[in-house]
Amino acid sequence: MQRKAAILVVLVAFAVAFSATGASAYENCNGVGYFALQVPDPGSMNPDGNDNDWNSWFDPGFRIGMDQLCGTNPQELPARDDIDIAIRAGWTPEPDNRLYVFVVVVDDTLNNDETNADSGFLDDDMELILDPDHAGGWNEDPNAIRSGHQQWTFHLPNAGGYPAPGAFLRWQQPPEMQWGVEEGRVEFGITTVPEGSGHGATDVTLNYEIRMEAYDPYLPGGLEASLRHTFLAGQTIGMSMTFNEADDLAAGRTHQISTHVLEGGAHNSDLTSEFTLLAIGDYATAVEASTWGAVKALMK
Ligand SMILES: [Ca+2]
Ligand SMILES: [Ca+2]
Ligand SMILES: [Ca+2]
Ligand SMILES: [Ca+2]
Repeated sequence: MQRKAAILVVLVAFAVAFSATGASAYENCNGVGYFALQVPDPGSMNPDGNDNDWNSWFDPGFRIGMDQLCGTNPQELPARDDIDIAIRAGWTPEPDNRLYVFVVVVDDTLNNDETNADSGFLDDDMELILDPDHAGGWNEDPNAIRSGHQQWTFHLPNAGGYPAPGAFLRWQQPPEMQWGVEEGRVEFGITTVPEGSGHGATDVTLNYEIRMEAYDPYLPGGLEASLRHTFLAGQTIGMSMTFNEADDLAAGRTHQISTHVLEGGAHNSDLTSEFTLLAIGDYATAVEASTWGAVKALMK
């Protein structure tokens, strides 16, 4: 009960801060923002697309489902028998100091025939849009160097098709901007059920798992030129998770779904959604599924 009370204190504080700064500042689809939970034992985590390293500690009350996601293109959310998405977000303080994400996507039709990572949004595909310092005001041309607001993307690779490892910084970036993936600073694993599912498969589950360092700015000069972001308990970062849903096997994308409200969140840091980093003591291990009900009730 004590822990549940602590969660409510966090939520109330968050709601008050949100209303104090005005509703127009950031574009959270759920109206209040999202939470990432501190990973208790970073050494136990393996970004391999299997969630056995998540299930013992991640409180399911903080899982982000379709009821907290928006359609951005078009602005309508597909039915759950078309696509169903569940997001778990985690983080660690120093010395590990990384972001952890596990997403399960259940999809009736898998489109996976794109061979150019820069055009991966035409397939079933995930984007993690990250503005670690959440300073706001970053509004770029779509093909600008993504230094302060990065569009990391994750995709099922296949032999002779979409390039491995499936993690890639989009869009129209110079090759030297891919150092985060090439140097192992952004790690990614993906599995499918049934195993080996490919283009045109039906009733497929995709498991996306990410473990990554964050940089702001993230610069083409590489690690030495860039600034590593330090994650702290209670910090709010700019982060959107966006899903390209492609069911038309010829034409490609049929929907885009996101934690932010407008498609512009991919390019304007004032339009991304927000994640607040909760320390271990600030989330319960057995909170009831009513957590998000409580958040939403606060906002009404
Ligand atoms: Ca894993
Ligand atoms: Ca679908
Ligand atoms: Ca930034
Ligand atoms: Ca699909």
